[in-house]
Amino acid sequence: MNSAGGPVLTFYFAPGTSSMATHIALHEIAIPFESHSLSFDKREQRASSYLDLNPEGKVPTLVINGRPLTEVAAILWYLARTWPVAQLIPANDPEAEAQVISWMSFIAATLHPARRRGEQYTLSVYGIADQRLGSAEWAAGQYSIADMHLFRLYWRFRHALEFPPERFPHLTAHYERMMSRAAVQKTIGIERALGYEFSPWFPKK
Ligand SMILES: N[C@@H](CCC(=O)N[C@@H](CS)C(=O)NCC(=O)O)C(=O)O
Repeated sequence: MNSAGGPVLTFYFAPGTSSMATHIALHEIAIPFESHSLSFDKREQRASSYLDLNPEGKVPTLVINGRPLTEVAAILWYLARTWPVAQLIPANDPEAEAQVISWMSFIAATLHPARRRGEQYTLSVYGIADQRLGSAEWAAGQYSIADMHLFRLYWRFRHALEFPPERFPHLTAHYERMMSRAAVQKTIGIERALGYEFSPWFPKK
């Protein structure tokens, strides 16, 4: 336990990557945590000390009182449920909570790996996300961890492909709403200062 009686949290991340969603949640909840930035250029995610925490060699990992928890969706869920005061997941409503899990499952299983299946497929699944979001302010009714997860993927996608923002009007409006949040600005500020680059996913021939 830390001095405030909460769990001791150590957050492993790499700037500009999937770990950004969990970084935003930590700042939304505003709890104390220690952070370790890994350099992919130096292959630090493959160091044996890190593989002991996350054998897949991926970020993020959140170490909770010495026990590692991996996977963006699981870490987001842990944070939202442990600090309900932050209201990052619907309380006492299994169906509404399941909508958050549904979005995060879709994001992790469909949006995140889409790039491997090529540009057209990637554009098509972001089209599905745009349609699914529709004109809703937030992905699952109230602002939630699903919005952080969705934002991070679209944020990266926007910088990886050249397309007019109007192509995905609902995702673009959601992106703007997210960018106006203090926790998002704080996270981007920290990660940008550490350094990240946006290489194009599908370089033009
Ligand atoms: N399913 C994992 C995926 C995490 C993931 O793919 N992380 C990437 C960064 S976006 C990574 O750490 N890649 C390092 C590598 O593959 O060497 C999750 O949702 O947490």
